[in-house]
Amino acid sequence: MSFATHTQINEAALQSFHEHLVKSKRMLALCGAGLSAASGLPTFRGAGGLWRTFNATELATPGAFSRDPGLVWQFYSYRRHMAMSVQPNRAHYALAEFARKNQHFMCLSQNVDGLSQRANHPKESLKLLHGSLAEVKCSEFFCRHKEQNFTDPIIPLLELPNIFDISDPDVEIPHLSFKALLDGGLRCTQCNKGLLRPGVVWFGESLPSNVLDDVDRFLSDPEPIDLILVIGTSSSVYPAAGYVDCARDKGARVATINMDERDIPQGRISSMDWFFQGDASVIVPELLK
Ligand code: BV8
Ligand code: ZN
Repeated sequence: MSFATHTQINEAALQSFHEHLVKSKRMLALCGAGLSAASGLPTFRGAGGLWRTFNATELATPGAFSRDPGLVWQFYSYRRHMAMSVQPNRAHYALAEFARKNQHFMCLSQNVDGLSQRANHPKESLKLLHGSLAEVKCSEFFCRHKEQNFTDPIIPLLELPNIFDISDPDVEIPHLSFKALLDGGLRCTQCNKGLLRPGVVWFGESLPSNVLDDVDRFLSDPEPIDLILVIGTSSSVYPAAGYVDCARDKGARVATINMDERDIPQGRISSMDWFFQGDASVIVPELLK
């Protein structure tokens, strides 16, 4: 496996990567929070992955929402605000440009921040495995209502003075009841009953079936897959992380771009792989140019 650090991308690794890239036809990318780090968004598990005293994975569950929808909505209001306050970086634009030039390229994003969409990544190439912060949907099982919502905060009740002050773990977190949220503007307008929730996939929830079908169709094409780029992800969440080995099984060589050399996708590492260490916003544009 060839290594490269972000201060200087190893010329030999870059050259062997570009020699393969130019011959590649069917390609995948699996993107994680590290892709958006340079835009200023905290990663899911990094230091910024905490919100006050909570670990993001504790709040990103249906159980947390049914126990305390007000707390979960404050967490997501903070993340919606952060995502809407930053800009896509050079890696988002490079992937979008690459998708426009390569018809058989599919970008699997675990990110819910909307930055790839704002970089005009072609819709047909971008698969949102975990949904989007900009989407809200009804939490009533029988009601399938969902909508795009970019209002920040989504309702006045979430206009809280220190909701973004995540540095002070002792800051008081107001209790917002289910009824207060409903009456405060989060009642589903379709069924007039359900409480709107963030349109993201929580732990324990299945990924969107239409997205899974699109990815499975790409993977089950008899043609081999030539390359998968694994960009800024700890490869710790499934089934998303499992797509790396699926691609390998279809003949793909793996190029990992990560700040941390410990976060190379587990599974069968091959000498034919590349590892480019450093900031995705620096490395990805170099790789795809
Ligand atoms: C499901 C939305 C089943 C919410 C997220 C095996 C198979 C199937 C399931 C499981 C399984 N094993 C375990 C499970 C359960 C679970 C799971 O994977 N748990 C983990 C914790 C072990 N999976 C699920 O629950 C999934 N559902 O399988 O359902 C099912 C089937 C049928 C019916 C019912 C149920 C659902 C998982 C989706 C969870 N939702 N997000 C929200 O965001 O609030 S996942 C969340 O983690 C984010 O989307 C995030 O993108 C994702 C992955 O994290 P990363 O993106 O990798 O971020 P992280 O911080 O971890 O890493 C950042 C990386 O970037 C690091 O490596 C860092 O070094 C690097 N980096 C930092 N800066 C830079 C950089 N790299 C480059 N440049 C930089 N500048
Ligand atoms: Zn509804």
